[in-house]
Amino acid sequence: MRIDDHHLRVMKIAHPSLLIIAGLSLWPLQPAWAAQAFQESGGQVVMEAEHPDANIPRSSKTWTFETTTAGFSGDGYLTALPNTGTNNDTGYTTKSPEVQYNVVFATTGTYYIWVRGTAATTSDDSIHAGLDGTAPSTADRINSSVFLTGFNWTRDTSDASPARFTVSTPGVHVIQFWMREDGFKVDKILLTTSTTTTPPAGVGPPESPRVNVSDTTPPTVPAPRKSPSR
Ligand SMILES: [Ca+2]
Ligand SMILES: [Ca+2]
Ligand SMILES: [Ca+2]
Repeated sequence: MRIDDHHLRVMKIAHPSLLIIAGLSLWPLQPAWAAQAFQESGGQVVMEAEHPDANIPRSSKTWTFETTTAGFSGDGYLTALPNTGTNNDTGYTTKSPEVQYNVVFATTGTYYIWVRGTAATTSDDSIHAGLDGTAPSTADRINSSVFLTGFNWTRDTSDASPARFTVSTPGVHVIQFWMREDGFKVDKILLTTSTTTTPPAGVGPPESPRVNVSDTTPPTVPAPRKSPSR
């Protein structure tokens, strides 16, 4: 279990000495400037869409957490709202709302991008993916009619080739998803080096664990104050 401020507060109420014990044991494991990332293993990493590391509204559109459409995996899903007929087929990195997922990769190579989502109409059923802020043409226009019949998986795109990108170095990379058509509901994401054309069954594999990764930027620490001279 991850011990956060809430748990510390609870423990403080329960017994003041527990706070000291928890604090001493926690700090060396998770310094204040640590970031977290989903951990790729065996050529696969799985993220619940509703667990992004960043959620950036853009052009008055936001990836919005919802639970109203049944059949989702995990805690819910994200919907690009408001749904007013917008389709950002190009220029989406600066026009479209974006969600980001930190992933620590051990395995390099080509990753196929499977998206589990759903859409009410063909004006709501597509999304773009990217890597480290880039928008590879192989990862845009993820789009399928399977989205129109409930939450389903696809790696299909409008370009007649499967959605994919190349992870060329191990370590932490940032995965992006940008709105294409508003109204799309994204539930879960699977990145895999497997070339299989068979979608995951049901809700797919469980979400990958999140691990602490070092941020290269240390925290800003105020300079120590000199003791007043006597
Ligand atoms: Ca469409
Ligand atoms: Ca729409
Ligand atoms: Ca989900």
